[in-house]
Amino acid sequence: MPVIEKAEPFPFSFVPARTAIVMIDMQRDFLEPGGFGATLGNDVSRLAPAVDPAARLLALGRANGLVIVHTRECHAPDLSDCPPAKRDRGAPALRIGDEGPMGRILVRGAAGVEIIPALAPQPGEIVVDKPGKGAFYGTGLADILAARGITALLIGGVTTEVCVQTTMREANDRGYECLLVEDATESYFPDFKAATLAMVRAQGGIVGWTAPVASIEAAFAKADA
Ligand code: TIU
Repeated sequence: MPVIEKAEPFPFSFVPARTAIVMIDMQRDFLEPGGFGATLGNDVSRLAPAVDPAARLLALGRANGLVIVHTRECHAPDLSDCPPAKRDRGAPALRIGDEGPMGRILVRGAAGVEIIPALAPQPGEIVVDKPGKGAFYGTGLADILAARGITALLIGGVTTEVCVQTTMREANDRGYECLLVEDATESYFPDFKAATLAMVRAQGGIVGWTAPVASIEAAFAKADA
């Protein structure tokens, strides 16, 4: 059984056949100019450092036969699954559903909703469209994981303190062992990323574990040796 020795707050053991990678919202709308993240006033270039580690995590999952789930934050074209409280919040340059340079902001079918090409889902991988920040709310994710006997999640994606942390907390409450992959996640706010990593692993791993992707690669290499 692979053991991620460098995981914090203590080593993380997992059974590959019962472990899924959950890659959260690595969409053009968050990582590229002109999308939802930019309309909120964020510097979207801050998310770029997570792309290569996320690609390494996906490659590891593919090489070892892990279940791979990609999520996308997006809404139906009629916005029936977008509460006004979400659409009307604040004063963004463009609101959810408005026409932007990559099509309608966070609306299914728009170019901006697609996962960035470097992390594109491969055949057989699962893509879950989610209307909220957490990947369990209003989706079939719990049933998808249960049907595959999944008990542990390796989580990456963006942004660390919004959709990633919300998903990790939802998963933790549902009984999954969750590890947040430190360099495969990013935030528009470095302090918020650091705080999230610290708070999930505090108190003996109150929400779960954290570890860099290299330590997961090392765990597989050692298990194979
Ligand atoms: N704004 C922000 O940091 N994130 C989101 O709105 N969604 C996700 O985190 N995917």
